[in-house]
Amino acid sequence: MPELILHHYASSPFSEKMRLVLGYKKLAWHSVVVPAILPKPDVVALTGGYRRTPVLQVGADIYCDTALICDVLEHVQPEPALYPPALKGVSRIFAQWADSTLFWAAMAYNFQPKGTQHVFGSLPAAAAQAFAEDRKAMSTNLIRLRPADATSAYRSYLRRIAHMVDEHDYLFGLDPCIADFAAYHPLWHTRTQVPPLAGILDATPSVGEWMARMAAIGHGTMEKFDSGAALEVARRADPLPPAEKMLVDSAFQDDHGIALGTRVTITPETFGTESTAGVLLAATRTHYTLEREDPRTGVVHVHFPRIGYVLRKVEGG
Ligand SMILES: N[C@@H](CCC(=O)N[C@@H](CS)C(=O)NCC(=O)O)C(=O)O
Repeated sequence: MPELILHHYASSPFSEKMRLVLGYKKLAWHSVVVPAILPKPDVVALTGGYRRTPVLQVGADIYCDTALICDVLEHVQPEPALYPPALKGVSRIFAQWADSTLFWAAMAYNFQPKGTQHVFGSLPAAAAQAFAEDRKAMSTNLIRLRPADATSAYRSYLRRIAHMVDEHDYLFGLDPCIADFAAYHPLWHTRTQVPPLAGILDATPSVGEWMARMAAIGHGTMEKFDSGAALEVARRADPLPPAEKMLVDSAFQDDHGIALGTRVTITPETFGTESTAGVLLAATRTHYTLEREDPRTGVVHVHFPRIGYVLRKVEGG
């Protein structure tokens, strides 16, 4: 089994999604706790610019975005499946909705003034201000719902989820699939990080019962790890050769007219649009791989999903 290093922090919803998937697959992993706001020098040494959380490191291979990390973990440990064959299409589409529309409605609800007061009330004013400024700067291309509109949308989404878990223990049947992990983490954030606002969950008791089943999955076997040691792991390792990459596909799919070997950047479409630059090594139907070099890590391969990311050629590169 490869050594899995998750770079994450406790209060991050997308990190909780990954911690639970690691638990569902009964995996052992190393935990590197990263800062919630910039600067993140050790994260950026690995990713080359990407600053969102979490990131999965396997030696000198760095996997960005939970959609791609879930694919990697499915490959590493196929059972129990995140994408059962009969639900392959619908579960991914549902998960994408949950990771975007549901997530942002929940966040706009959670970070209304009462939630912000709870999260930051006990911190020095400067820390709260630094967080607010960091998130404002990250919010490129993002339309934030106003709290009242977010509340209406969130209530509706919770009722819809309730209709699903009224029928069976998990969203699409007797077992969890990727849809459950994606829908759970924004609600987990409401319940655990902003308890004064968690009353919104009371109107749908079956959602609360489903959340308890999800929480019971646990986080697998976690061992604390140091970010400096993680950089050293990357520096000592060579990126895996193409045939051993923990990704399902390798065939080149050229949608941009950009040849492999070209110097490119990859940029998230919204929220945290710091780019990673490197040489395009793979552009498959599902993901991109860039090769880059950093004095602290040596040569690393950084992987991104296609969906949600912008690929550009570096002019003159
Ligand atoms: N699509 C990304 C979204 C990740 C994301 O937005 N993560 C939040 C934390 S839950 C984040 O990066 N916040 C800012 C930060 O941690 O720097 C994924 O699935 O990994």
